[in-house]
Amino acid sequence: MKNILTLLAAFCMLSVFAGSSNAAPIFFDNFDSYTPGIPWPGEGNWTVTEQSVDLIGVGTAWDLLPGNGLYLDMDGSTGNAGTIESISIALAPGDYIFSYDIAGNQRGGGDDSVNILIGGGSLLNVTSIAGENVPFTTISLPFTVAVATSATISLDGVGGDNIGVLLDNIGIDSVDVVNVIPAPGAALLGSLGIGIVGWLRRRRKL
Ligand SMILES: [Ca+2]
Ligand SMILES: [Ca+2]
Ligand SMILES: [Ca+2]
Repeated sequence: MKNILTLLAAFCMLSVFAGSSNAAPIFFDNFDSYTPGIPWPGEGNWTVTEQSVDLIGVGTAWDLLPGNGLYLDMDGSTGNAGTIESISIALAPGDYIFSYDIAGNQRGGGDDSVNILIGGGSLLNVTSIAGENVPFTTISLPFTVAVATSATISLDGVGGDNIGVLLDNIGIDSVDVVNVIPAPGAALLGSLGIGIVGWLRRRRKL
């Protein structure tokens, strides 16, 4: 139920972007080019800043959700959930969508969560929860930058049992908002959210 609520919240927040005409990728990482690690020391766009995370998936003994290449287990094999931080990302004033794929631990460990902060929490500060068996689900959250800045994405796993949420496909897209749809009904909100999620997925396959 928590997952459904999380998704509904994301869909509702997305509704203001229903009239968007342009979007441009600012940052994206699917982790597939990195070397897996248990724990993972960080590589490329990412630095592990606290405790540990694991990078698992294809080619490892822990491909819990095949077909997604490599992905993060936010509760690392030291048994203390980790925090990773991205490189600094330049953000001009405007509207953005932060998106990520989140899945449950797939190992019977109950609900797990991750705290997500952009700009130290000044631009976006959310906690995302996934039930243990939930497959990868794309969540898209809007945020606005008022003054040009450089910001990092911080992903802070919660827990200490070595099995945490799985994360993949972390991205920021800039969005030009053309039309704002005023207060549509709940059903419309849901369909708009699903439509935008589908559009983001299609676009990434190009
Ligand atoms: Ca991946
Ligand atoms: Ca782990
Ligand atoms: Ca856990």
